[in-house]
Amino acid sequence: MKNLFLVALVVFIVGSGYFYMKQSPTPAPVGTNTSTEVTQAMTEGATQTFNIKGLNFAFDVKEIRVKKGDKVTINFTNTEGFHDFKIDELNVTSKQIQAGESETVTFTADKAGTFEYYCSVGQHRQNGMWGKLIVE
Ligand SMILES: [Cu+2]
Repeated sequence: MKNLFLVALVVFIVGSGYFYMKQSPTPAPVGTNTSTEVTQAMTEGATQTFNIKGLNFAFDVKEIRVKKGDKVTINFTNTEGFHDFKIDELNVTSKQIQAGESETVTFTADKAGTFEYYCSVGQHRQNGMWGKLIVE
């Protein structure tokens, strides 16, 4: 009877140890996933942020330069008039905004080349409201 109790005790200890071993690695995959995501983000390209002001009839930044694969954030602030920010080739379109408003657009520069960013309101582009995005 005493032996049976000991056997039961050993089974309990071994069993709970096994259970503990099975349970304890559970948090690890979360950490593994996170580091995988960070690695992917780093290999996919850097994040580049530009602050560009719109005025009648120009952008204060005439040229921006990024690397192919970069994630680009444009913080577009309109200082006068009514404007937007567009890049046809990369399907970038901001809302049209009034003076004093800001609009942020993000996109991935997934093709190399020189593209024009411009304002599509009225004749603004023809009046000089454009600049160059160079993707190297
Ligand atoms: Cu405009």
